[in-house]
Amino acid sequence: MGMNRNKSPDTGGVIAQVVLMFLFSSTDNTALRMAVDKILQERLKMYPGSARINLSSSTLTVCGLRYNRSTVSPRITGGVEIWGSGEWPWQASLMRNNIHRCGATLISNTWLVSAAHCFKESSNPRLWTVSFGTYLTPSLLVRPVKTIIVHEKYRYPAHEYDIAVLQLAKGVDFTSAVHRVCLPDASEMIPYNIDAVITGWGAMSDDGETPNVLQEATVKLIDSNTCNRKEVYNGAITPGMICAGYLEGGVDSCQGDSGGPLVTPDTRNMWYLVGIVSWGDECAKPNKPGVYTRVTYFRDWITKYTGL
Ligand code: 4AZ
Repeated sequence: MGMNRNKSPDTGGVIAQVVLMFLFSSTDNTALRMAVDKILQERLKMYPGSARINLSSSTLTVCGLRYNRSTVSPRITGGVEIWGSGEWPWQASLMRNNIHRCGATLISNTWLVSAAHCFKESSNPRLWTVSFGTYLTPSLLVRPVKTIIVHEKYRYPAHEYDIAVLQLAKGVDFTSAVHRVCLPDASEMIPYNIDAVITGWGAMSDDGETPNVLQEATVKLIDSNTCNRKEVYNGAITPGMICAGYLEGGVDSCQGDSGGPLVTPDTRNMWYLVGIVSWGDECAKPNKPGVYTRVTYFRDWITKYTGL
């Protein structure tokens, strides 16, 4: 169980919002939720005042938490990573004819966001499946796709409006290894120079090999004025894009990471989707950071098609 307290001063005393997280292996969330609610209500009766439980914000469906965060890197220590451990539980692989093509990010138990350019060859949902888990093979969970909605203004090979949402034919049950990321509000100002994390099964270098195990890298958010400098992208960065990486090069997303997440943690360590891997001039070159679809810019578009 994890706890996250958020206290704020109130004229009559203190408002304490306490988030309780319960992790169960059972899949019967409703029964568990009712049992937890009953016990908490009983206990709260012992306290005077106006303590109430708001179950609608039940943490069983909370976004952006990494329950299975390992403190060791299996690749560095030679340790063993547990199968499907779900370090980045919102990361999905988009497969066409069972071959990994792109990344995608889980934003509800049925909806994912990805990049429009992933579907430039085909947006026929019958050809696509979504897989979850740290490894491409064996995957933890695979779902057919019911609907693919590509931004109506996306026109290959232009990079603008590089966003798509897709709905699974059957929703997933959230577990510690598979659940949704948080989406920022449209009005959120994203600071630059802060650390963000990119994850994916994309190429390890330009034209390089595709790994079977999910990779992660820390990058810095780069402000658009810098990214639009002549020697960088020379004005190609529009308000719907955000750059991330290092001007000195070396760390970047690459082919096959497209559609996948660029995330940042908030002060409570809940992770928000800030960007979607979109484009760049090759990978990890100096002055050519990765360019991501800016999620806040498309937040209302996401709501329009998903209701989220
Ligand atoms: C691609 O081709 C691609 N370095 C994705 C990301 C980046 C470059 C290319 C960013 O899908």
